[in-house]
Amino acid sequence: MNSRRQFLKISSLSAAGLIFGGSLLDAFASNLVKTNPSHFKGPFDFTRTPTYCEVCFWKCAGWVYKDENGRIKKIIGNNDDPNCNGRFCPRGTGGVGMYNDEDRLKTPLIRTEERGKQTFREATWDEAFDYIAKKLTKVKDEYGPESLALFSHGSGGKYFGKVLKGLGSNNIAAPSYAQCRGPREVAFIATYGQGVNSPENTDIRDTKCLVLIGSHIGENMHNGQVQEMSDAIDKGATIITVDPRFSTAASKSKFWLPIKPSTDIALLLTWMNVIINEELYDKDYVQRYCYGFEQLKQHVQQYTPEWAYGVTTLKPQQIRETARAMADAAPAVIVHPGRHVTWYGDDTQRIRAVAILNALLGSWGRRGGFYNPEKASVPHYKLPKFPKPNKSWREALGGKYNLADLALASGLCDASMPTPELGHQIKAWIVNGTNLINTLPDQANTLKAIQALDLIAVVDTMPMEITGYADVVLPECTYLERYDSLRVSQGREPSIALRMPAVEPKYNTKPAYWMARELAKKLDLLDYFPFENLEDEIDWELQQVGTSLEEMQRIGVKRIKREVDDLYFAKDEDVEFNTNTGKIELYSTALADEGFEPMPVFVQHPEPQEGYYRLIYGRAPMHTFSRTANNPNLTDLMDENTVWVNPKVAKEWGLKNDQYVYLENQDGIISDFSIKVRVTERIRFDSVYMVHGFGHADKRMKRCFGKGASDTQLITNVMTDPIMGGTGMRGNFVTFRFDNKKEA
Ligand SMILES: Nc1nc2c(c(=O)[nH]1)N[C@H]1C(S)=C(S)[C@@H](COP(=O)(O)OP(=O)(O)OC[C@H]3O[C@@H](n4cnc5c(=O)[nH]c(N)nc54)[C@H](O)[C@@H]3O)O[C@H]1N2
Ligand SMILES: Nc1nc2c(c(=O)[nH]1)N[C@H]1C(S)=C(S)[C@@H](COP(=O)(O)OP(=O)(O)OC[C@H]3O[C@@H](n4cnc5c(=O)[nH]c(N)nc54)[C@H](O)[C@@H]3O)O[C@H]1N2
Ligand code: SF4
Ligand SMILES: [Mo]
Repeated sequence: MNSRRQFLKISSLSAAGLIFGGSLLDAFASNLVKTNPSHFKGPFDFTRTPTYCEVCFWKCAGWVYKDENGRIKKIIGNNDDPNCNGRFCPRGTGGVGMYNDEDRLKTPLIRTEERGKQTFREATWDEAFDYIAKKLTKVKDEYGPESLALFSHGSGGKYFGKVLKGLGSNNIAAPSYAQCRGPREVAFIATYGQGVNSPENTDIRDTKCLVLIGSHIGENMHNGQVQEMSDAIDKGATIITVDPRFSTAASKSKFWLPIKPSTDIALLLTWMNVIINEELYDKDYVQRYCYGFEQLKQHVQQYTPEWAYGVTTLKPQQIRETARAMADAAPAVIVHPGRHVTWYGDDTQRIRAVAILNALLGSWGRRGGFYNPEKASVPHYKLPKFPKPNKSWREALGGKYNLADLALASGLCDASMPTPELGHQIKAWIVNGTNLINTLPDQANTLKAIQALDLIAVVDTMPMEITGYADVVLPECTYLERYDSLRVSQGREPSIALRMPAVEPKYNTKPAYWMARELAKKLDLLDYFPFENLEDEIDWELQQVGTSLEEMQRIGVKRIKREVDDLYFAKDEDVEFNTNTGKIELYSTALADEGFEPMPVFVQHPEPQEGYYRLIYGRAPMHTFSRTANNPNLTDLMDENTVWVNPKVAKEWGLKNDQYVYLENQDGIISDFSIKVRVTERIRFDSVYMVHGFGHADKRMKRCFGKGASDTQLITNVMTDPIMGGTGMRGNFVTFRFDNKKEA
């Protein structure tokens, strides 16, 4: 049996290629131990301030410790926080590198055009806001408020969102929807009438069987889930991992199913076939709660294990055996809904299949399956009503994707191209905390949209690629130097966490709240910012729920007791689901109404041509997308990505370990930078794999410039989900090149 420590350690070491320096290993190892801050003894007189981490969106709450000279010494988890249970992941601990990074943005910048050469000049904050306010007003007057858009990922989005809504636009999108978990939310809403949200309501802690379909927990370091998975492994849970790559999770699994990529729907339908035909499903549960069982039963008859073998390359016996293992554990079984699920364009349908399988096993609402999450609610100060937008973000989608419940970043980007059929075009972007150049697929498309804009203002901490295209760059201070709105998390026990500055902002940087409010002043929107300082607003909110800023500064996290014990369905409880039928919809009436398949159907996707390999990508435990790429603490742990190549393929191409190659995709796009080869049995022969977030092209980031290759650059074929507009990114194929010269 593997202990938690081993699990965490192995997950990190394997992806790093075993190249840790001693001191870094120490820093990392300290995370593996549950630290009790109140007993912490150090050489200095430490003082601590509460924060919640901004290195990824799990938002763990922690403590920032400083030495007697006021320098940040370390960041550790808050024991009372349900998202992290007192432990930070390596990235969270390394968060201090964001603050220390000498390549940070240091002062506002305004684009100047000098003799045809585009450059930036340093500007005062006032000049920068003036520039943006004038342009926003001009665009709004000329084209209407619906021509303004905000792209945001992270805390500052709330504040700039108020500016945008105050101007009369609700074109506000985050890449965490159409490029990440949108299809999952739509699929679960269609099935259960509610999404799985973040943190997910998966009861991994008590599960007896966890099925991971391309969800690589362990490299995907969402803290609480990793810890719960290790606990479940310690308690003997069966792990089934479906992944064309032998992931860290696969190495902890009883069953590894090295599926042929893009065929997951076939496997899911076949599992349903076995579970229904062998009568392994939860009959009482299905009868009581589900709608459309007979249709489903009939529908899956065609998907036999023998049929699936030809499609997925998985042996019929293995498909049967794993279906039985799930049923044995039911209802304490989780077929994990995944998170980054925008793969092949039929993603809502794939996740629908996941949702349906869970229903057959009776896991939703059951211990060890999916619990009923509770969200704390903190009242907000009442603001004047925002003007009603003349046209909403939906109209920017041209009548498509009715089932999307949030705006699509890719949709707003497309609507920034001249689009006569839409009747309006987005002309001005505010971009906060999202490196759209590397985040949206099809870079040429993103650049085309940007070139057509009248204004692009970018708020960031680093000189990321997106800032290079900005008219105005606003340098935000890091999360360690600012207040942000309270983190209000859902969970078994909901919780509230405070982030406050541990240190003064370095250089001429400012918090987003301050920026948005200064901009609001110039746009006559100050009514939407009644509090001069964010901490006053936070204090007001906390007072409403019986605490205060002062108390939260001392405790950092407050757990809220559940009012009723409804974590799981009670025995024989009647439950009304928020769907058209009030039942869990195995047959989706909402999808049928919109003209889509009411039950998932397997459709074959294109395959790589001779000499090409499917490009698949994922996470490394010590990095978060681009945002950590230049972080000195984390580049020490991993400073470039590698391309995983199966030995058979390596032999055909004469590739050796550590050799650098360029990659060229099906559309003739060659990677700007070369990438190191890692020859390994851990990847199928029909695919290659790399970690997302590398291959940076902005020279101002000295540590990460030109290190590794960018998967985004090679993702030119986008398979869009017709149901909700998610951008499937795994239909791209690459071949090897030994130089990056364009052929004449
Ligand atoms: N090719 C490819 N594309 C992908 C993915 C993939 O795996 N491959 N993953 C997709 C997924 S799952 C997601 S969720 C999205 C993520 O998309 P993004 O959130 O856009 O990802 P990052 O690259 O981390 O960009 C974050 C930006 O925020 C900046 N930043 C960091 N901290 C702060 C801060 O405190 N304030 C401000 N103002 N800025 C800050 C960083 O410098 C960086 O420019 O990408 C999606 N796109
Ligand atoms: N360390 C770290 N952790 C993170 C993040 C990070 O940047 N760094 N980002 C966070 C965010 S925002 C998200 S959305 C999640 C994303 O994390 P997840 O939702 O877990 O996963 P993905 O990145 O989509 O998936 C990558 C896995 O899918 C496999 N795969 C590729 N193609 C197929 C296929 O056709 N079928 C199957 N079954 N598997 C396939 C890959 O081999 C890889 O193991 O991670 C979160 N956690
Ligand atoms: S999982 Fe790691 S990076 Fe993400 S919020 Fe928690 S400590 Fe930070
Ligand atoms: Mo994501």
